[in-house]
Amino acid sequence: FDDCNTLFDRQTMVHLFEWKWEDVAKECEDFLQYNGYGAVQVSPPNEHIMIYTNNDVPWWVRYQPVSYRLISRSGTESQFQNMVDRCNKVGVRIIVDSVLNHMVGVGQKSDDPGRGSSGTASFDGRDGIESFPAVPYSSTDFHDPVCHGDIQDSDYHNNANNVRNCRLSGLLDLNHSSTHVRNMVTSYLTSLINMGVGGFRLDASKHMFPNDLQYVLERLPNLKADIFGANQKPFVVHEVIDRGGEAIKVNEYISIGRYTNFNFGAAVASAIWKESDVAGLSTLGPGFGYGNLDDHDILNFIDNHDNQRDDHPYVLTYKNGDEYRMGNAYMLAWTYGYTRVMSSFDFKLHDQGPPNQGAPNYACVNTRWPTIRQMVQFRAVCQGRAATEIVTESNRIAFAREQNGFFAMNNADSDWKRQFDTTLPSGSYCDQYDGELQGSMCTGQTITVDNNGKASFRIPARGCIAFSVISRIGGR
Ligand code: LAG
Repeated sequence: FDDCNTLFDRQTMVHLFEWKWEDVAKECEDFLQYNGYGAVQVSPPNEHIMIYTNNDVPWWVRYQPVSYRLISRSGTESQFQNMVDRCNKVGVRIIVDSVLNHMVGVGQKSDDPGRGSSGTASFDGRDGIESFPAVPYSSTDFHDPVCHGDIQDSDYHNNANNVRNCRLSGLLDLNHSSTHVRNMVTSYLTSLINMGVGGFRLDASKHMFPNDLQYVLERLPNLKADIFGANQKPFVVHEVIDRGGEAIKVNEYISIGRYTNFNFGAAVASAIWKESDVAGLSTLGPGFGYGNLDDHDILNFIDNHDNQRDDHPYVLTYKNGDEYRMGNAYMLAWTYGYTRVMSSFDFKLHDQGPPNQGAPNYACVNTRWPTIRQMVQFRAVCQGRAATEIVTESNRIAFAREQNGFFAMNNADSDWKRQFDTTLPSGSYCDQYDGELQGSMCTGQTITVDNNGKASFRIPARGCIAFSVISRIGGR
């Protein structure tokens, strides 16, 4: 389940958070296929609760399933199928955010519906009833007999069973050791595979027992052979937050997929904020500090939809502007793991739903970051090339990607000017970080590489530079 099943020259996944299926399809065709993107993580496609507060529907309704029917704020089943087909056709895979741990929330907040009707299915989550006829689930499918309350903060440190049996902030906790529950989630994931999806981001894997997940995953069919080739397993990434010191460890999940490496974004943020030195990022990889396991075990990202909403995020987010650009550029230039970038919507409040109730307002959304677009291409063209010629100075790091690319970050407050061994063929290159090669014109700094691969240039204070064989003026 480690293999991303993406094309070799497409080495980054993008989370199109809360995008509609029709818009995702268009994005695959118009943009992603041309810029090195291998896959899209989409918001949960299944039926979910609806809550209206102040004329808004919070983004997190998508994490309260009502059934496994494919109808959601992002669109209908036929729109979903159409998206999968159109993205596959242009070589971009769909990774489905799958909420298997729980159903709706009950009794936590005054505006918890707990019961009602959402689109097509009625449901009643009240104690002892716990009825979701459109799956169907009934009260015997939940963990109530083993734990009838919420996970407590202390459980995270010393009670792994409670973390998996009790309710995650009031959400009705499914019992995945039950045959019926296993069958229902297996058939949900199977139907998605048969529609042509490439894999899954499993929501809240920490809150499910690895052996129950393994049971389900091993029973899934292979991916569609006409799209992915014969005998391919779905890609699986487990959402497990493990930053050390907890009862549940990411290691428990690596035999059944990758895990979300929250330590990576944290390390990059603290280096860019100068709580540590970016020079130290040169060792960021397997074995770097706590929980950084092998390349094929992890998915790296700078921020995700949860931690970008923290009151005081420990990671960089779009609100950090230029620092976010530096962080993403570093992640995409460096060799470690499969990478995911975030494409979200601007928000003021934690709960705030997407603009136009899920129809992203493209006047606002269409603010792609040119640097991230080019760094995704950089990563694609450097795939399989080691980081070599690593140079570090205080608050500075530079490295080549073996004859294909060169990247440097200068986090110091003064310019960095020196000669580097770029390993690139001689020629003139255009900086892809602050500029762009447009035809034969470079809108940023031009770097001249001599016959020995050497070049002298300046990296501005608190800035980066990136160039590669695809930004060579006059072609490769
Ligand atoms: C996840 N990963 O393991 C998701 O990444 C995360 O976004 C989900 O929480 C969480 N697990 C459960 O799927 C989100 C929001 C929560 C929200 C929850 C359910 O961060 O704030 O909880 O989805 O919609 C909301 C209220 C809670 C309430 C709960 C139940 O905010 O106050 O207790 O609903 O009614």
